[in-house]
Amino acid sequence: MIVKNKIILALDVEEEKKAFSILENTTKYLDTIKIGYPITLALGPQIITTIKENFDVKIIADFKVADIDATNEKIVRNTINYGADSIIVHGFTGEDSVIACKNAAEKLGKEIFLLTEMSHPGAERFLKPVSLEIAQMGVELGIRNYVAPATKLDRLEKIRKIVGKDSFIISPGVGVQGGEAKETLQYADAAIIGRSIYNSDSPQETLKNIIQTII
Ligand code: OMP
Repeated sequence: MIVKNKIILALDVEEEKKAFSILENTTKYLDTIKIGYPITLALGPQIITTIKENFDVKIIADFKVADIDATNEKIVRNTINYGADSIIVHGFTGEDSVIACKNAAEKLGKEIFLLTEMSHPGAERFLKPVSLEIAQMGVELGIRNYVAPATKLDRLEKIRKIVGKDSFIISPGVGVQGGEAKETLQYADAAIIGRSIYNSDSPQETLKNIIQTII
């Protein structure tokens, strides 16, 4: 996967007008966005199709899929049919659940991202003890794309070692959550950034400034 300028915009806004305005102002400098439950629940899953029809962007659907295999298959297939290019899935549910997502995506020529450790403080308690194992499971299942935190560089570095240099890691937590883009990109292939960009007075200027810090 190639992500222009190594920045993925997390478009967690809830109004179509705002979403379009941000995309109009940023898609000259980025070609990959992540949409999740906030925009999808506010505007309906058709928003994925609408964005794809109006902007030249790859869409990562962040639905953190975490169910049994049969249900996961339906979630992934429907998400991709709306136009998503890839989908983020949880790993703690185990092999059968993750394999169902991988197979459903690949059947439609798309890929999954496996979420390993999370960026927020609460992840310490339940996810941290198993996150390296989740990454290891991903390697064993032949998964190439991972999500790992920008807020915990020591963990991000460990996850990079496990998944290897040829895997693709995208990393959330830059900006409001405290992570820093350049440091994160020592280990990750792209940084996911939401609020710092979409809540700023000028999303375009903010994005350009962030890009300046990483080149
Ligand atoms: P900001 O904190 O506003 O930059 O947004 C970060 C984005 O990444 C949000 O869409 C989160 O839901 C998402 N995210 C995390 O913040 N932490 C994680 O561990 C995983 C994700 C994710 O899967 O994208």
